Amino acid sequence: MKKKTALIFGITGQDGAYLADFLIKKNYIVHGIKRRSSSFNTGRIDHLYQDPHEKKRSFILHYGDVTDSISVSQVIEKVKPDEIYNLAAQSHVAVSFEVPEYTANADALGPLRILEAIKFHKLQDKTKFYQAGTSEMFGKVQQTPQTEKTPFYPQSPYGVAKIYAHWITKNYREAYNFFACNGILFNHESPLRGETFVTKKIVTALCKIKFGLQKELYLGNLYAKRDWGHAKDYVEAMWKILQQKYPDDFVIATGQTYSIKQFIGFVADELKMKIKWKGKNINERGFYKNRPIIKCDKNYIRPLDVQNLLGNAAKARRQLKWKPRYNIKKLVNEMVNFEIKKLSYK
Ligand code: NAP
Ligand code: F7E
Repeated sequence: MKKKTALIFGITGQDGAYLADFLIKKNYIVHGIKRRSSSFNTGRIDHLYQDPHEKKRSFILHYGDVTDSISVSQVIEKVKPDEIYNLAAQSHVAVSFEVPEYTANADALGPLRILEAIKFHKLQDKTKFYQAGTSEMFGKVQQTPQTEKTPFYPQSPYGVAKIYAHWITKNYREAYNFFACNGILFNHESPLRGETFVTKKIVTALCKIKFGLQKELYLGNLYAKRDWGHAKDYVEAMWKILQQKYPDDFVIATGQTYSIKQFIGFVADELKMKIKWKGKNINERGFYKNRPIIKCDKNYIRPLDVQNLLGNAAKARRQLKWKPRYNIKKLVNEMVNFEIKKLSYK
């Protein structure tokens, strides 16, 4: 049987790496777009690298950028993929306040460029399209828990850009009969999570503090709540969304929500560290062995923040037969063990 071909925009990111692993195990030929960078940006996928001289490669990288229509169009024409996963984005919510125009260009117009290239090359009957949507679109939540029917109310340039991406995906589905789908994914983490997202930042810092390699951890809003899953479970949902008979949109979430402070508690428990909290608001501090190790820094407080997110993935459970294998404790356990192993190699 002929192997299926997938093209992943954003293959060097957390989800791109897990998705590439997943699809290769499913016997796909996986193509990915990487950006030119002055330092290596392929650390998460280096284990999949195949020498270009090898015949019959199942993992192939191309240079490109979703802000560059020509590179997007050329690679789509060349690969003619069965499935495209658009995971490429400026994905940091706080950074989107600093670079709003770039965020809109990559996160809103990026998917438009991909959809247009599919249309231009007349591939809409062959190529299915997945758009990486986000719970950030719910923002100031209008309903709890959030479902596919909950109205959007974004709280950041990132959330606003992703709403354009959501609607343009739906628009091409309805206007041109594309097999184009939106996943509305709640936060998902892993050992491969970027270092500046709060879960990874907490795990790395507490591990280092425990082993005397770091003194303090500075954070912003400790009371925001997130529905955190594991990226490995969530990339499987992306794939399942594209294997449906009809294109559709799905919320992917665990249905459990915890505050940043509770997350710190899970990590501290895993490391057998006892943390005591004192003070209020910006002066709140976390003490370990009578030393203040967690402090708040107003620089990490966003101009607007999403306070509470909780997803209801009943539609995905019913239609995709998807459910998460990881709960918060298993996720934290894996992230902490990964970090400790990394530190012990240093
Ligand atoms: P990530 O680790 O930040 O990865 C983003 C990927 O996009 C990286 O490969 C990055 O390349 C690439 N990229 C950025 N700008 C690009 C551009 N202009 N052209 C081409 N590629 C570009 O994000 P992630 O956590 O894997 O998330 C994957 C997708 O899901 C993103 O679209 C994100 O917005 C969305 N999402 C994530 C979550 C979550 O909790 N993780 C939840 C909902 C939705 P470099 O490696 O070169 O930077
Ligand atoms: O923040 C608070 C912060 O940056 C979570 C992206 O993958 O998920 C992610 O976006 C919460 C926020 O993730 C720090 O204010 C406190 O309330 O880990 P985060 P995010 O903003 O939820 C969604 C679903 C996406 O789509 C995005 O692409 O934690 N927080 N102190 C902090 N956050 C950070 N980053 N750093 C702090 O020091």
